[in-house]
Amino acid sequence: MLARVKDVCKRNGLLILSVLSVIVGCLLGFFLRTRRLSQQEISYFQFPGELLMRMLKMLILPLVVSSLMSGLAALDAKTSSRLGIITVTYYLWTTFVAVIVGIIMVSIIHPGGAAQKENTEESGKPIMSNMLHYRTKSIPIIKSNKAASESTTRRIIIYGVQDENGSNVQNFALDITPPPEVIYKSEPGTSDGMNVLGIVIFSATMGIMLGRMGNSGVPLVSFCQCLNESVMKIVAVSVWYFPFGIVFLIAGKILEMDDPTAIGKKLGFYAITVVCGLVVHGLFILPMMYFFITKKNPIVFIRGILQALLIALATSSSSATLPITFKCLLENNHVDRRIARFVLPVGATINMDGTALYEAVAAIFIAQVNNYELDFGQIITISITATAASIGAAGIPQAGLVTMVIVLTSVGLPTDDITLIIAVDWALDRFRTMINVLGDALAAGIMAHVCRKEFTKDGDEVPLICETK
Ligand code: DAS
Repeated sequence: MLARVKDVCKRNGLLILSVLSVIVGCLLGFFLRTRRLSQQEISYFQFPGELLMRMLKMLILPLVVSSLMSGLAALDAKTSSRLGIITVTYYLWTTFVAVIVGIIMVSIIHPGGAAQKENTEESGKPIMSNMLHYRTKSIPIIKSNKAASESTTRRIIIYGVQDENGSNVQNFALDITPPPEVIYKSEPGTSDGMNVLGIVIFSATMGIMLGRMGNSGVPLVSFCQCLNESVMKIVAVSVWYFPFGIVFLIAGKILEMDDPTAIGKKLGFYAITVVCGLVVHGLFILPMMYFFITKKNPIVFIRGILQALLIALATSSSSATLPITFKCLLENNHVDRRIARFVLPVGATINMDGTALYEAVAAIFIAQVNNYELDFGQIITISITATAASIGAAGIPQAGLVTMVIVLTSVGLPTDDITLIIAVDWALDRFRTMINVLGDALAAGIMAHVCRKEFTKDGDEVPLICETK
């Protein structure tokens, strides 16, 4: 019995440690909230978690460039174009299905009813309730954890509740400053605002060209293969830091979140709707698609990528999770590396089922809050724009919050109402990121099965783990 326990711990040590680190991080975060730490103490406490995020982000660029260029260069033109067409088509299909799941869920649960505003016009067209007036203030702050010269502005919405005579009876402020990663994302060209979509397109194009250059392209292909192998070795070493970083990443986030009780009934139903949609899509629809296409057990496959799903939960960034997703697929699920090197970077950039589902739910929730009846044409518009917005969202924390403006604007909903859902977005972002990563990984397994004839003719690749069950 002891030998068996030792064997399980040896084979699953890192996974067990990561699960424990999520639990410890949550407990520690809620415990420290009672200690009322100062902002300085919180930023010191968050450092190990920030270090984990930066370790992962450091690997994104070399990993995406080297895997796409070496992966596509290894394929002949016919195979790479077939793989590309099937992969992108599959991604668009699953993203659209996720949006439909979200629309069905939000229509059944109807969370907006609990948060409905007063004073909407009889016609149901959304107006800002005149019980509140909005003033936004930009308050410059100096970022304590970066060069003091660097500053960013914090966006505060101040709500004033007026009585029937129009005089203010109460004021309260809501901080709607997106997290730094999102700020940088919305300021293209900054060092942190790496435009992964552009890098993916450039690297994929270069990889295809290298594949057609024959021997003259070999030096660069070999360089990319060596770079890819070395990045994966860095990942193999750094993963043992991850459980430690996860504890501080989660606890640090819990320390700085708004008062959970402020979420209350209004957003409770909304959060439940999003989670139900993500569970239906992520734990039923995607695995069923995998099963019907590969005729293999999806649970075995998902078991192999649990470590990546935990990192997605901790970091809420599918790009930062990419190195671990690679490691899980190659080492645990034995997906052909040439497939993984193409499907994963493209998926982490354009395939975000969780985000698409979330944006559709959020848009319809905001319509319900404003007592605004969406017609069929607007529902179709939301389906299309939520799919497009998820493709445009970067794989960084709360990117879906930024691209949601596209969906709301497309059907005339007030974009200011994004502030209604900010209080729970940081938590829901983690779950939708998990589904984003799950969708990419299952897609790699499906593509490896669908293209297995082209990829195992020389027999140099280990068959899919699902082949051996
Ligand atoms: N956090 C994003 C990701 O990394 C998803 C989102 O913001 O919707 O996939």
